[in-house]
Amino acid sequence: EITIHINNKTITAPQGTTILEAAKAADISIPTLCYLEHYPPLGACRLCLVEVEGAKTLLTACSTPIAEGMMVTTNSKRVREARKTVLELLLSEHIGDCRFCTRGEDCELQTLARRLGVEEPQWTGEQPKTVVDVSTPALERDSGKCVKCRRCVTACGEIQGIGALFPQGRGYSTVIGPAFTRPLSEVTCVQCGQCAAVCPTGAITEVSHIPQVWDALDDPELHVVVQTAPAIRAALGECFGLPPGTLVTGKMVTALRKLGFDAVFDTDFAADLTIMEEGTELLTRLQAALTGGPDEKAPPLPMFTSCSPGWVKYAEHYFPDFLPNISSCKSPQQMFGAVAKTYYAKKKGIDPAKIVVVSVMPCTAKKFEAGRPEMNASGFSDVDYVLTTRELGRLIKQAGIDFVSLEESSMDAPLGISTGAADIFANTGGVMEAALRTVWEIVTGTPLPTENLHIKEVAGLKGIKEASLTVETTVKEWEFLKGVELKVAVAHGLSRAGTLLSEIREGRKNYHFVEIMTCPGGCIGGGGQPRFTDDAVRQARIAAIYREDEGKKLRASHLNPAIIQLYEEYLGKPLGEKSHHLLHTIYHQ
Ligand code: HC1
Repeated sequence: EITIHINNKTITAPQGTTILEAAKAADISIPTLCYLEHYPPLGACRLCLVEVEGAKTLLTACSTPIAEGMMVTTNSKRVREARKTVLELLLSEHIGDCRFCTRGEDCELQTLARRLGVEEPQWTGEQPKTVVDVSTPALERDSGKCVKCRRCVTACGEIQGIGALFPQGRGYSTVIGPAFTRPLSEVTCVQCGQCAAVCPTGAITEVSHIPQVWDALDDPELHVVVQTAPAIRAALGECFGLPPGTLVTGKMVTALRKLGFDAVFDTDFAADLTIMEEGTELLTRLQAALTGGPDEKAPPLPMFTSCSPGWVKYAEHYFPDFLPNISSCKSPQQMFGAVAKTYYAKKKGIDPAKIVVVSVMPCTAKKFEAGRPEMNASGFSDVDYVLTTRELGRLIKQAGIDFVSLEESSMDAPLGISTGAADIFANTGGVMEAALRTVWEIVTGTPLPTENLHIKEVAGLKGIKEASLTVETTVKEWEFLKGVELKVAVAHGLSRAGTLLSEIREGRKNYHFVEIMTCPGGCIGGGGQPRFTDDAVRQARIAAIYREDEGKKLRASHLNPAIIQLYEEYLGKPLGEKSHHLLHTIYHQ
């Protein structure tokens, strides 16, 4: 441990800690636009300048390691003036009108300009050429608003292992983007939005569906239903100043009703449905692999989860040999839409052409997924519009709804009924746990215990997690599984997923079932969640989601009465003909 003094406060921290990290741990705020936890400092924005006794110049706190007895000042006149000049220079190249920018409310650049007392432009002259890229259904880039902090470069290259964005040109002419200024749609971008999640300005944002959703809500001819992803309830409150990890399920439902949706439903319902289909698919693949029947052509093991669209696109680009291993299940978002425009339409006597399905997702890639050409088995697009959590926050504000003081209310039946297993889809390891809750009960023929359901080995923020369970059964149908050591793995963040996939490909690791989620932490850390998401925020949201699960009476998908009814009244059985047509797909390059 090393002892230093920041603003005369004595602080101890381990060797190797930077001044910025030591200050942060001691609740001393040093401004920065380029720092990302866990990744090497870039020193790109120069805003974290501090005064260190004995040093000739100001030093960047993000790249200066602490040393015994160091005396640091973070708020002197010299520091304040230097930071202000740095920010004025950044603003001189920042082209954009804050009045019309969606980042108005949470723009780090604007917040810093206020904090540092920047009141008017100090530098004028030629401005860089602006590149605007609206080539993908999920993300928009505007290089004019970019301050070249390179956080997006780290997110895309290091966190996701893709590297679609990097600096090109030098100095004043630097542009951050795909090679040869190609549009995002022409490179291997998976549209996960982790770049947009870390961007301090409005340079990378989601493509907004807010105008289309208002139009649909205003049209009396249309029946507009909304589904909310599992992760929204643990994060939406942050848009209204509530601390991360505040559960706002009931307020969210009330807000959606006030916005005018004709029915407020839950992607959780479809997550339960996914478990029925995916769990059955896993058992079919296991049976084929272990006994050669009943369908020896069943696709191979390990089976990978399919609900995270960034991961599916990543596999299409980088691991196409694994596409047959990806579950044929559509994601819960898409299953919901297919059921809404068939079963629900029929039950309610509504023409499916008049039904508009709006999703609220923590994910930008869900906008891309909704537009995939294979997602319309009912004859209509499964999902019409996708709002991120941030967009829903904006929609609620546009309607003048005082979110924090709303009463709580419940989702509508039947597509709003769900179990705790569906809630935990939001967390890394959750889909695995949810699937195993149901598969375990089916295979062992005994009811799940009511407590201690969590599989600790696959929960939490560790990058790659593994678990194994030895199957016990006395059920004749599943005798082939008796004594089998079922091996599972979980990865979140595509860079780590890539490591795991390479190990499987090279035969160094063997599993039966693997969960992959695109974003660190799973959907709670999605690219469409309120900014700014760091590990402390992820932990708080994860804890909230487990609380939601633990508070439910029913905690395994096969116990969901609305799902049982759906199979009885409409689908028949999991992997049956109707399910196959509506709820499954095949991914290809
Ligand atoms: Fe997710 Fe999913 S959990 S992918 O992480 O399977 O986005 O929340 O909605 O579809 O249910 C996201 C979250 C979400 C789907 C479900």
